[in-house]
Amino acid sequence: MSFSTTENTITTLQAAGATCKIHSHGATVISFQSANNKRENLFVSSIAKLDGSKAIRGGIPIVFPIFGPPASKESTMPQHGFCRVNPWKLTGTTEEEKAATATYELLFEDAVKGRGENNIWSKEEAEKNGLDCKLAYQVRLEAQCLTCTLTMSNTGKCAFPAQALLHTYFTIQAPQDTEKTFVEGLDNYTIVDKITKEQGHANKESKIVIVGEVDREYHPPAKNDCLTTNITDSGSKLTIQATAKDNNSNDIPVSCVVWNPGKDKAGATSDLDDNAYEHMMCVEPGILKPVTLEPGQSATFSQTITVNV
Ligand code: TA6
Repeated sequence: MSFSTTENTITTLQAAGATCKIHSHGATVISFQSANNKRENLFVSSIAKLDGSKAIRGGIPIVFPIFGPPASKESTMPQHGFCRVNPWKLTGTTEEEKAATATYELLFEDAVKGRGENNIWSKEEAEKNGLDCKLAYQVRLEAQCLTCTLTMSNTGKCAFPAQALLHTYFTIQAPQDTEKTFVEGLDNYTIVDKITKEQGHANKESKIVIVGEVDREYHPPAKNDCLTTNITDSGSKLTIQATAKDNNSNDIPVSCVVWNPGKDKAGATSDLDDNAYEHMMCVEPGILKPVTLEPGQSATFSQTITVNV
């Protein structure tokens, strides 16, 4: 079990035969290899920017305080918020018998990029209203699993609504194959399909196959306190479990986005390999129904990826 930090940008954790790497830009996990399958489970584009000039295209980018584009047309906050485009501070590492962890922190005052104008997070409005927050992030590595936990705290004087999501890119060993590559566990979740524009119907596909461009939100049925999805492809079977709690330990509903850019979008994305769509898929648990944090309140959101084979 060991960790190392090179050039203050990438921290490597090792524990019980597993390895993971975390880039301080966005506190983005950029690699996870478990002890049992010794393959790279996370996809990072070969032309991803790792110099801090933009969000890292791949791994596990942190999305906060908004998912997708801003709700209001006046806001210029970039899509998916400011967490993934700012450097985070490594605040500590631990080594236990069977686990290693790294913790990061982003203070609102240090989030100088990606806040945009004409929104509650922009410099002028935030100062006027006394808006402030602190993000803490723990990455925990064990032999077969990786747990990422985001704690969002309202340290200011006014309430704010927030969405939070882990935009996880998974490596798919074989090119898309409807028999071998699918996502399970989202039965009866309500779908918002960004491609067909259909919304409101319950998912009846026990196996969601990934062929072509897919961009869907899956929202949980009532009283669903934990998201559990399986990703199967020719190379492995992964389970993702995600939970969210407010500071009274009440469950917060966790939705899931399934995204694959498809051939055209992959070719049109400057930091994504043209053939990436055949070797990646995004399964992204998140708090998509915004949670409002009052001053002094916090919420946690946690995702565990377990490698079954
Ligand atoms: O999570 C899916 C999604 O919202 C897609 O609509 C697509 O925009 C993707 O995120 C990537 O967004 P990005 O801003 O990282 O290019």
